[in-house]
Amino acid sequence: MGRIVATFATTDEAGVSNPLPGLPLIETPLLLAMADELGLSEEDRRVARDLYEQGYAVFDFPDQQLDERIERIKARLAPHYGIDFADPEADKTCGERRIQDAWQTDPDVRAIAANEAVTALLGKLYGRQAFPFQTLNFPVGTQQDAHSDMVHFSSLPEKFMCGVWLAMEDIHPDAGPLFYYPGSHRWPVMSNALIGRRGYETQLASAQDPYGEAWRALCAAQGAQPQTFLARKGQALIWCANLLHGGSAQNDPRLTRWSQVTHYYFEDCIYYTPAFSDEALGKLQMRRISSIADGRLRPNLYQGQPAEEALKSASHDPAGSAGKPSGFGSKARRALRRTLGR
Ligand SMILES: O=C(O)CCC(=O)C(=O)O
Repeated sequence: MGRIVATFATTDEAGVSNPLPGLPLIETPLLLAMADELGLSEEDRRVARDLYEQGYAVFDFPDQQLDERIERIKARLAPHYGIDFADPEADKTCGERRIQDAWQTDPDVRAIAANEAVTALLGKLYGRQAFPFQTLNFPVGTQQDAHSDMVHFSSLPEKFMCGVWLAMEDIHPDAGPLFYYPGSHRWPVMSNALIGRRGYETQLASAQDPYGEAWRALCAAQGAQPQTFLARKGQALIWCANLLHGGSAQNDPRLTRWSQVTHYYFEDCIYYTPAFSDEALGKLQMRRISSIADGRLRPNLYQGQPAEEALKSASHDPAGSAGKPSGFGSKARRALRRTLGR
């Protein structure tokens, strides 16, 4: 039987009036009221509602050539993991567990990351144009503790980031399936300020390390139960920036769990790494981000203006703060300068 491919409407997100453009649409309480204006199909609405309410949404990956791509990706990447895939009894967890940014050399990894139906859907759901910027290819489960991607990749305005996880085979329950905590995308956004840590110009073995205890405490306090994604080959899951997720324990080391994660940002944002930033002090570890789709740099933008220029024009304040009694101009300038880490 042929693969079922969801079709996503291609209505441009432009032209929709949104009173809260600093929030991704799928994070705003106005989402459902705006659904008609957004031109969302039934399937788009289901995905939007799942993201809003649960912080994740499952869909069939819309690529008629997906099976062939997956086979080619496995054949090309397999030799790089140092794992004996040919022997069904071999331990598959003993080698390298991931390849980052294989899209740079592998056209099929790139095609999956840059899938136009997916980027169009994400653009509609977030209200800004989406673009893929990083890929991870896993042959086995990651067995990663629960974490939110926001300590690695964040944006200003926040939450304009998401991950798309694609099953490249049917996932066995003992192969360390992806897990997540539904609704955790609404929990406090983890930051150094929240855990009483300074991050700017620090070094960490893993950017997630300092936050583990706080995430565990939140899960315990909420009585949160993880759900696992026993995906069929070709199913994909979008996770919101702040959704807690990870990889379950791999009970059977002989199994593979081929998957690809693509991380997406959205245009017209400032991109930075919160684990190594202190936002309140205006110290941000900025990122230099390019789109996988066209290879072009996506500059850090503040309300449509390159962040550096926005800072300069705010500093010169051509309109002048003269006549403004409260000194607001200089405060705003200082705030923006802090935001840009200057
Ligand atoms: O695939 C998994 O096991 C988890 C992947 C993950 O947590 C991530 O890429 O952020």
